[in-house]
Amino acid sequence: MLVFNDSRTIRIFSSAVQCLRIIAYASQQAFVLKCSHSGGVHTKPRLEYKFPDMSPYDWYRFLISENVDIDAVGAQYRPGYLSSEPNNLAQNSVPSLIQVTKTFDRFAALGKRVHITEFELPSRQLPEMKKYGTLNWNETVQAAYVEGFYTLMFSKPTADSIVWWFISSAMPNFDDNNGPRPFERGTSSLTPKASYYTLKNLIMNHWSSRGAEYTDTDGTLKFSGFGGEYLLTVTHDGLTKKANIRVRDGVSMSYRIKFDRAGILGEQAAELSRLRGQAETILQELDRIWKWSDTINERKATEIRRQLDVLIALNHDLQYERVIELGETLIDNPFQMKLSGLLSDFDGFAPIASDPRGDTAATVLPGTDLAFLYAFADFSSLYIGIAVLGDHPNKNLTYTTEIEVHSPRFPHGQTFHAAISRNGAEGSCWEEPWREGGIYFQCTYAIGEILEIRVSLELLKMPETIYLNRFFVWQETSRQVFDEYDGRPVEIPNLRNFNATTTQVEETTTTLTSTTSTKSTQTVAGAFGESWMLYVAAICVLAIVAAAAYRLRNKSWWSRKGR
Ligand SMILES: [Ca+2]
Ligand SMILES: [Ca+2]
Repeated sequence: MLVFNDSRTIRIFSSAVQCLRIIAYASQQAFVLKCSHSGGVHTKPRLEYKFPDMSPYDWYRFLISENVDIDAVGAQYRPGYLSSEPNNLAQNSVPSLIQVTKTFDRFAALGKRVHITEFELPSRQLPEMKKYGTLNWNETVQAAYVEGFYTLMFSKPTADSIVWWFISSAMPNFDDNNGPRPFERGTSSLTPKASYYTLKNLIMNHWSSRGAEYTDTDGTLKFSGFGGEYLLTVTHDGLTKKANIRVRDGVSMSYRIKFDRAGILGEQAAELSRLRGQAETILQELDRIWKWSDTINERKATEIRRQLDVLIALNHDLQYERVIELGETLIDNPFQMKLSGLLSDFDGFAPIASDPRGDTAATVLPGTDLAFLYAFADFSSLYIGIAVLGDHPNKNLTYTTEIEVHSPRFPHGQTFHAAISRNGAEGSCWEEPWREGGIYFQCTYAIGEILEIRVSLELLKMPETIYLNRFFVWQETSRQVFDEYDGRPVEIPNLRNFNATTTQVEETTTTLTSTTSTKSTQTVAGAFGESWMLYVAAICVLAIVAAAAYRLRNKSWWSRKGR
């Protein structure tokens, strides 16, 4: 699908219109347009991020009048967004919903689907912002406006989606000051605001349809509900079948669901087998993680072992879904690392590198004498902790670590810098030396008694070996380095390249597998055999007719969350 998203698109010169080729819709913000000369000779594809000379509305009208084949138009709505440009201060106010509905209808009249590709709203009043009427912006006002705005958009037949900008990001953003998200961002956590609960209530309780009914004697059931995806659970004589159906906006539809007892039993056996296999894989991986954890943090390894034993017990009780759910959480963060800026976050870990005391540069600032560095990489993240003498890192300085990763993607090694900078306002990681197109991303971080950075291994392309080359503290304005670690590079303990090779592993795994298989095979096979004989002819046909009641919508957010 092609979507155009407001003014931040591409400058079009009238002479180039006839050679316009839209080749990709890349993201919410960026578009790739390819131009060729009218003679058909293709020039290099060009990316331009210039503001067009016309308003977004005129821009869309222009594209449509030129018969550019687009499916939808996008609109960014981030009122209250803080602009420091004097001629842009109008953005610092939030339009009333009356204005919003008028503006929306004007775009809707273009005849294309409409996506609100960016939305955010203040939850704090700042001096440079206009009030909302007589009201100061706060979390209550934010929640009330959110309820009105989302309800308004839900009522618009043309509206297809809303993206709350950076809704779930734990990363700092430059417009954080007025609290534009439904979460308060901590350095390692998100605390929901009233607007989060308002939105959840709208989506889950008001815009989701749920209910339970009996079919009639023909096996037919009719219901009305919002457009979107439904999960149906059909129960008959002790057996349950689940089915997904999709209901389109404002259209009556009918589905025929075959309730075949033998087929259902077969599906259940296959599902159970799949879950058992998945649970076993997870337990084996956790066994490997436990052995690995014992090599770098014995105290926390004991806790991992305890949790693993709980999961093994659940597995013996055939609670595979629970094993998978809890196991995946444990695999994702086996040491239960919290970035709270406290030295205790790295309890039980030994530093992988240390730097001498009293070796800072002549100008002595507090928090500049590097002391220790902790680091390890579990399945999903690389954790780095830097301790300074006195346990008070200086927030005004930049703390940079240089890491080197090796993987099939980087067979000869690639250097990255992970740093906390900008007065403690940014944690980021990037390829070094930086070049256009290199990898750059923000990291979750914390500063307190200790500096902590969590680096996503996915963004580092899943390295197999990671080295710490150096770390240093410096001032970006003066380029002065206060202290640095100039010892030898150290390999960072990495779960990915840990091989549990002892025979004990094999024994443990084998025991686990055979016990589980025996139990579940008996249960399932027994039930299947009996049922096959008794109920093979028991077929029930259930027809579902979904009709439009109110405005039946086909909301993408509903589709995702409405089950
Ligand atoms: Ca030092
Ligand atoms: Ca040093």
